[in-house]
Amino acid sequence: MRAETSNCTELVRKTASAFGDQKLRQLFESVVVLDSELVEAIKLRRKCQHFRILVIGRANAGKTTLLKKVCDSVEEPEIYSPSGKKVPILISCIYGLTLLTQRGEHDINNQLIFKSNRQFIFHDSRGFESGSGDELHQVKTFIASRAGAGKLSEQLHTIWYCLPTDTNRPLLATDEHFFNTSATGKVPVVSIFTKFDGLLTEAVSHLVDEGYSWEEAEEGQIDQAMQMLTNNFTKPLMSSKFPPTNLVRLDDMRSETSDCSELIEKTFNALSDNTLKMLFVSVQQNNINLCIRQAMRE
Ligand SMILES: Nc1nc2c(ncn2[C@@H]2O[C@H](COP(=O)(O)OP(=O)(O)OP(=O)(O)O)[C@@H](O)[C@H]2O)c(=O)[nH]1
Ligand SMILES: [Mg+2]
Repeated sequence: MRAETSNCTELVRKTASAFGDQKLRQLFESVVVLDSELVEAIKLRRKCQHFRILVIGRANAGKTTLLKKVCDSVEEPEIYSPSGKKVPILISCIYGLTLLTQRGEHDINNQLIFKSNRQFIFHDSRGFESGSGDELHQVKTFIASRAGAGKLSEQLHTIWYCLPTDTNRPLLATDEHFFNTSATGKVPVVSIFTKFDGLLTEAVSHLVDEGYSWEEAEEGQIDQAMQMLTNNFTKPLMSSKFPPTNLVRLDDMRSETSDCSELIEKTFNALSDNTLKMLFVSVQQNNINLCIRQAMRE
C-alpha cells in the first residue's frame, strides 16, 4: 500500500457492494474515490479549474435562465473582463428608483461566473439576430482565438446553441448560415431547444385552428409539438454541413421542478476527449448522478 502504483479499488468496490440500501451505496460511491482515474481528475483540476462554455442564442432565448439552473443560482452572474477584472454593475437612479444594470453581459469576450458554481465560465453571445455578418465574424473570431489558446483552461470546451421553440421564426437564415459555414474544430456544439412549453401552447392553437376540440388538442399537443420540432428545427439542423454534435429539448426552465440533467448528459456525451470528459464531470456540483454514473462505468 506504500507503493505509488497500488490502490484500494477492490476494497472500495467490495465495501460498496456490501451495502444493502441502494441510497447508502450511492452516497458511499459519491464520496469515495473509486479508482485512479479520479486521482487523475484531481491532478487535471490543478491544471485547469474551469469548464468554458460559449452560449449562443438570440435575445430572450432563455440563456440566462438556463445558466442559472445549471449553476443552481437565483442570482445574476458576475461579469469579468478577459483579463479577469470584475466589470462593475452600473447603479443609476431614475425617478427615485435605484436601478442596477449588468454591463457587458453580452460581450462575447467577457466571462460570466455564478457565485454558486465558479467552476463554469460562460461567454454569452446573442447570436446573429440582426442578420449582419459582423456578429458571425465576431463569434468565429472568438472560437478561432480560443482554439489557438495554449492552456487548456483558456480553451473553449463546448458551445451551447440555444434556439427558442416558442417562436414563429424557428431557424433564422443566419442560424442556418452558422451551421453551414462554421466548422468549430474540436469544440462540440450542443443545440438546445428552449421554451418547449411555449411550443406546446402553439401546438394546441394549431390543432384548434385545424378544427379539433380543446380536449382533442390538449391530448394531441405533444405529438404535434414534436412534429413541429422535427420539421422546423431538427431536420434542417441535421441536414446542414456542420450539424450540431447533440440535440436537447428543454421544458420550462423557469419551473422549480424542471432540471437540466439531460443537457448535462448530452454535453458529456458530445465531448470526444477523455480529459475534457473528466474535467466536465469534476466541475459538476449539482449533477451528482452524472458523477456516480461515470464512476460506475469503470
Ligand atoms: N415559457 C418559458 N419562458 C422562459 C423559459 N426560460 C426563460 N423564460 C423567460 O424568457 C424570458 C427571457 O429569458 P432569459 O433567460 O433572460 O433569456 P436570455 O436569452 O438570457 O435573454 P437576453 O439576455 O436578453 O439575450 C424571461 O422572461 C424568462 O422568464 C422557458 O423555459 N419557458
Ligand atoms: Mg441573458
